Order: sequence, then structure tokens, then C-alpha cells
Amino acid sequence: MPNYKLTYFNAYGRSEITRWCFAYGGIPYTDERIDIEKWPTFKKELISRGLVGEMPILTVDNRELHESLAIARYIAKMAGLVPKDPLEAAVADACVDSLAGIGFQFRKMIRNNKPLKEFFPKTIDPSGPEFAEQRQNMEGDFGPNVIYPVLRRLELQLQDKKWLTSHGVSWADLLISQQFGFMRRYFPELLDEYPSVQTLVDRVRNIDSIKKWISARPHTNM
Ligand SMILES: N[C@@H](CCC(=O)N[C@@H](CS)C(=O)NCC(=O)O)C(=O)O
Repeated sequence: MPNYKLTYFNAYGRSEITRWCFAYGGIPYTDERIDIEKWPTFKKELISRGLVGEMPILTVDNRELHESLAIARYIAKMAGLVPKDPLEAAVADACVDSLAGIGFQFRKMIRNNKPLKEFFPKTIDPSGPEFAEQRQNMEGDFGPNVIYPVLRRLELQLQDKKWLTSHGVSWADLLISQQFGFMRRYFPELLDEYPSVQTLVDRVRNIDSIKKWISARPHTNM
């Protein structure tokens, strides 16, 4: 097996899905977390080495791979989480693509577009006054226009199903659980009207390897 190193901020963000795939597959890796203060210097180094100045980066022995979804899909494959049937694989991909898009917008929304540096070190109380604007946003435009349409579609797709595709558990299920479980932390009632999504979120979080990772991982804001 190659040596894997995943480099990202100390955050869930675009990397947590890959960490869940590593955990599910029992694949050893180095979980490198770059301090936000050290990022400008690190970014310059990446660019001077001809790399994209963004994270995550997955180092596989001596090769460096960028783009979070390419990285996650590769580790999902290594962990047996990508359907072998091309059509089922495409169903998983489609789900991942829509979720990755709204995940990014959600993280931007909860930090009110503030720079990462200001948001990271904070302890956020989602029921407190400093989160009032975000709660209003969720009830106003953001929930109805961005999040709920995806939840409604997923709810229909998941009805009477244990997993999204006929492959059994796939990386799409892991992302559904990771992402909506994370959003539920900020909006505890988010999934109340989507019982099939809620059940899947909890089902994945109860897989032994995932449960173990969730209790061992650093707890972060985003
Ligand atoms: N399309 C890329 C986007 C990567 C990206 O925007 N990464 C952010 C963190 S989530 C980053 O490195 N931001 C810091 C910067 O651009 O200086 C991917 O999905 O990996």
C-alpha cells in the first residue's frame, strides 16, 4: 500500500469526506493540518513548486494530487466505496457533486463570508446572538433556495432504501451523512422533515469505523 498524507486546514471542509473514506477502509495515512497562521507561507511554497496554491493535497508516495473530489473518489475506490457498475457510480457522483456545491456555500454562509482566519479560532454557539444573522439567512433565502431543494430530492431518492445506490454503502452515503450531520449541528431541526435522509445520516455515523473516527477526530467549526 502507498504512503498517504492528506494536507488541509484543521477543519472538516473539503477534506472530511476523504478522512471518512480512510477511516471506513481502515487505510493508514498522515492527517496533516496546516495552521491557518502558517498558510500564507505554505501557499507560496506550493505555488513555487508548481502546485495549485489551494488545499487539500493528497501525497501518494512522491506524487501530489489536488482537487478534493478527485482525492476523495480515489480513496473511496481504495476503500471499496465506489460502485463498480458505471451507472450506479454516476448516481453516486451526481449526489457528491450537488452536495459538495451546497457544502461550500453553507460554510461560506455560516461564517458570513468572513475570512477563514477570523472564523476558525472561535467557539460558535448556534443558538446565541452572534449566529442570529445566519439563522435568519437560513429561514429566508438560503434554506429554501439552496439547501431544501437538495434535501427534498434526496428524500425521494432514499425512500425505502438502505443506501443511495445498489452497491451498498458508497462514498455518496458517507458525504450525505458527513455534510448534513455537520449542518444539523448548526440547525438542529434541519432534517426533521426529511426522515429518510435523517435515518441515513445516523446509519452511516453508526458504522463502527466511522463512529470511532468521529469520537477521535479534532472538533472544528467548519
Ligand atoms: N476546487 C478545489 C478548491 C480548493 C479550495 O478552494 N481550497 C480552499 C480551502 S477549502 C483553500 O485552499 N483556500 C485558501 C486559499 O485559496 O488561499 C478543491 O475542491 O479542492
